[in-house]
Amino acid sequence: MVNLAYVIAGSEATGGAGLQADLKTFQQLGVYGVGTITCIVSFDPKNGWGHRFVPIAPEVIADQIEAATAAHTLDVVKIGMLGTPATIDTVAQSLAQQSWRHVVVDPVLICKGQEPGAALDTDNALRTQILPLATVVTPNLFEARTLSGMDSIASVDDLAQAARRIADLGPRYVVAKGGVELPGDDAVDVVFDGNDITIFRSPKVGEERVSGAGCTLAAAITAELTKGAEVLDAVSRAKDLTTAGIVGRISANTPFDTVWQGA
Ligand code: PXL
Repeated sequence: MVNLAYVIAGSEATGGAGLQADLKTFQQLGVYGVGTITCIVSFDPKNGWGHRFVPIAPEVIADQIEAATAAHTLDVVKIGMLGTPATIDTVAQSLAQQSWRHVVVDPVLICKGQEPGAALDTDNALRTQILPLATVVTPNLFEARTLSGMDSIASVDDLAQAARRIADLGPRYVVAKGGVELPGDDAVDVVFDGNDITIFRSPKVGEERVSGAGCTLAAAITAELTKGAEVLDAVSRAKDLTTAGIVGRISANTPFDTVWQGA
C-alpha cells in the first residue's frame, strides 16, 4: 500500500522551497504527494532576488482542495505558506470539512513582497484560524519570537520557553527550530508536547541559512506521520533528512544555497 501525504503551500519558482521542496521530500521518503497551490512566489533576479508574490484566487484554492480530497483519502496534511487572510479563511474552511489525523503547520509568517500592514493581518489570521487546527507547528527562530511574543530568543532555554508559549495558541506539539541563528555549535530543535521538552541537536552545517530547510523539515515530519510514526520519531527522522539535504545542498545563481532532498 502506498501512503499519501497532502500539502497546501505556495509555489517557489526556483524550485528550492515551498511546494516544490515539499513534494520532493515526500517522494524521497516513499510517500505519494498531493499538492494544492496557495500563491506563487517568483524571486526577482533583477531586484536582489526579492520576493514577488501573487496569491491564487480563493475559489481556485477551494477547487483544488475539493479535487484533492475527493480523489484521495487523505488524513495527514502539511500547511505551508498561505500569504493572505482570504487564503487563510478558505483553507481553514476547507480543512474543517473533514477530520485529520495530523495537521502540520509551517507558520511562514512574512513574505517580503507584501506590505507590512497586510503581513500583520495575515499573521493574526494564521494565529487565530490555523494554529488551533495544528497537531504540529514548526516555527523558526523569527516565527517563534513573533508567535510567543518574546523579544529575544538567545539560548536553548529561551527556545523551550517560546515553545511552551506557542503551545498556548492551540497546537499539540511545537517544534521550535534554532537553526543557524541560535548561538552555539549545534542546530538545536526543541519539541514541546504539552508536558515535556525534548531537545534534538546536530552540529551546524556552516553558518548560512539554506533555502528550503524549513519546508523540508515540516514536509518530512508530515511524510513520516503519514507512514504511522509517532511525532518525536517523525521529528528525529526529519531532522536527519534535512541535515543530509543541507550537507548535500546545491548552489545556484542565487545568493543562497538550496537543500537537496535526494542527497
Ligand atoms: O521557506 C519559506 C517559503 C515557503 N513557501 C514559499 C516560499 C518560501 C520562501 O521563499 O517562497 C512559497
